[in-house]
Amino acid sequence: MTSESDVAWIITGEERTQYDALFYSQNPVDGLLTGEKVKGLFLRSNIPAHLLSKIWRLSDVNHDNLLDVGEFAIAMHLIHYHLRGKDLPSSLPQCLVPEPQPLNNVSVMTEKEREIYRQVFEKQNKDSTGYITGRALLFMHHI
Ligand SMILES: [Ca+2]
Repeated sequence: MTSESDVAWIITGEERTQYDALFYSQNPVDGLLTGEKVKGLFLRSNIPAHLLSKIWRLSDVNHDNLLDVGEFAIAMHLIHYHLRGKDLPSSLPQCLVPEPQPLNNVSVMTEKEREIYRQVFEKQNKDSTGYITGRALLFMHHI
C-alpha cells in the first residue's frame, strides 16, 4: 500500500466527530454496539448485505463481534467510501487500523473525581444525621 492511497483513507476530525455522534446516538452498551443495533443504520445505506458484512468484518478490528467507537468510525468510513462508487479494500488500510489504546487505570482517581466523591460523602453525611449509612456506602461503591 503506497502512502498516496493511504491518504484517501484518512478520517478527518470533522468526519470522526460525525461518526462519534452517530455512534453514541445508537445507545452503545459499555461503549460497544452489537450487530443488531447497527444493522438498521447500515441497511439504510442501501449497500447489499454481503458488502455490509464485509464492512463489518473489516471494521471489527479485534473480532469480538462488537463495534467500539473507533471501529464504528471505520465502518461508517468504509460505507461512505463505497457510496462514492469505490470498491471496498480486501483488508483494512494500515492508516485505519486503530492505535492500541492504553487501558484506563480505573483505580486512579483524578482530583475532580475525588472532589465529587467528597461531595457525595458530605451530602450523605448531612442527610443521614451524622453518619454514613450502608446504603450510601453501597452507592459510593458503584460510582
Ligand atoms: Ca470489535
